Amino acid sequence: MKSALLPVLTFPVLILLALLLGACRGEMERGDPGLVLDVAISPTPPAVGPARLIITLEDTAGAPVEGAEIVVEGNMSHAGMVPVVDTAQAEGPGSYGISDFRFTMAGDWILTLRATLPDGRWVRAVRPTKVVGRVGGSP
Ligand SMILES: [Cu+2]
Repeated sequence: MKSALLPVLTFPVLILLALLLGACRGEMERGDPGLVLDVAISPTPPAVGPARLIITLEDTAGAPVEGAEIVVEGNMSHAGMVPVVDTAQAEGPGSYGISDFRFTMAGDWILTLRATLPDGRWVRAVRPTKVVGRVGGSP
């Protein structure tokens, strides 16, 4: 009778463990919890070709964080595409930008941003975005 209960108890415990481990790993991959990295794309939605990325880096109190190196990597959801990689320029306190990030194809993109500070702290942000075909003509 006791052995029949064992699988019933073990299964939820295993699921719980898996969830906890997954959550911990997710935290680590996001980087420093005291940093907030965000990006806006102009225009929205972006079209094939150059788009402007407006990036902000703040602490959790909303104070701008300066001096970061911010690298943006764009990948499409399908295999076989060369990633688009660019580095943001500082534009003001806590404000960074890329004036001509090149979306090379229409479709579903994932932007992965990583900001690294001189003291070694870093934070990562992942933004899915849809890129539309060039306005006013077929590609
Ligand atoms: Cu593609």
